[in-house]
Amino acid sequence: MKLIRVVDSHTGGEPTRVIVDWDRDLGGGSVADRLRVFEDKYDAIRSGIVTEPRGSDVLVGALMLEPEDPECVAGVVFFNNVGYLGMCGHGTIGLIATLSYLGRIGSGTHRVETPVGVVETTLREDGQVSIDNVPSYRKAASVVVDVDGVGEVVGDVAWGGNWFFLVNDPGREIALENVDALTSLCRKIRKSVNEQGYPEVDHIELFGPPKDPANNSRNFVLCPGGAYDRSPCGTGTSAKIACLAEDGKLAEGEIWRQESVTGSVFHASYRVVDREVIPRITGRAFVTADSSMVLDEADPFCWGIGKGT
Ligand code: PYC
Repeated sequence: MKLIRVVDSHTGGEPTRVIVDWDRDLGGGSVADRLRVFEDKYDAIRSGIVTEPRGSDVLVGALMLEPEDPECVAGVVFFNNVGYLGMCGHGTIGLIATLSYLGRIGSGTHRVETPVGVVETTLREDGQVSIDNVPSYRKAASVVVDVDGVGEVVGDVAWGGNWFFLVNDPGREIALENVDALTSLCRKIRKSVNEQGYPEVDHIELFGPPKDPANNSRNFVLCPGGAYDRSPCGTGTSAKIACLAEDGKLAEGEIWRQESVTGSVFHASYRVVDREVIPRITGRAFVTADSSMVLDEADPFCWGIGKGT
């Protein structure tokens, strides 16, 4: 029987479950090195923590680690129902809210080491968290893919800490009532994008007009494991910002308000450093639980459904 303490939060409706008391040896080195050891030796813990019956497809897990970089307050490995993420925007905001809840940080600037680079976060007195994300960029513009039963779909391939295919005006309203149809469309788009030259793309992001005229756009993001992001997706918004910057549609420092399909909003902007776009994403997380996961090896579903020991 193993007990693992976790703190749950949500950021704009998207949940994060942070493992706060990890004590098993993952060796030394960077967070990326330790991710590989975790995946190799403890992947069952990933699925046990985030998938049913303890979790759900929408949950993102975060393993909090000692950072290798002494300037960082924490290292983190993000994971989901099917594997691992490079960065996670809503999850980083959840991690900062968790560290604050635990009394380990106060307001101010805190660097966090992720497998794809160090990000700088700022926790404000009012609980808002900004992340200066990893450099983000567009790899390919106006890529045309032939989607089964749909026809030609045009989108951009961009990196914002994860890989995205971004589609404007997908021909369906970005609305909660359409989640099933949007999910099915994104799955088909992803299959075509992967087959037609971009196997690295695992997130699909659709954009339409915002419901609230104070915002710039509304999005729907399909995550690798088949769940949609309830938040505007921090890495997806970073990818969007990189495309807008490259198209000359958003000036440095200008605010972009990205609304999600659930109506939650991230504020985003960017700076250019050494000719690279550094997106800043701002949102807020709320802690929802502080608990211990009980992993009982006698339980046939201890490590998740279909993960029998
Ligand atoms: O906020 O970056 C994000 C994210 C990625 C997957 C789910 N959320």
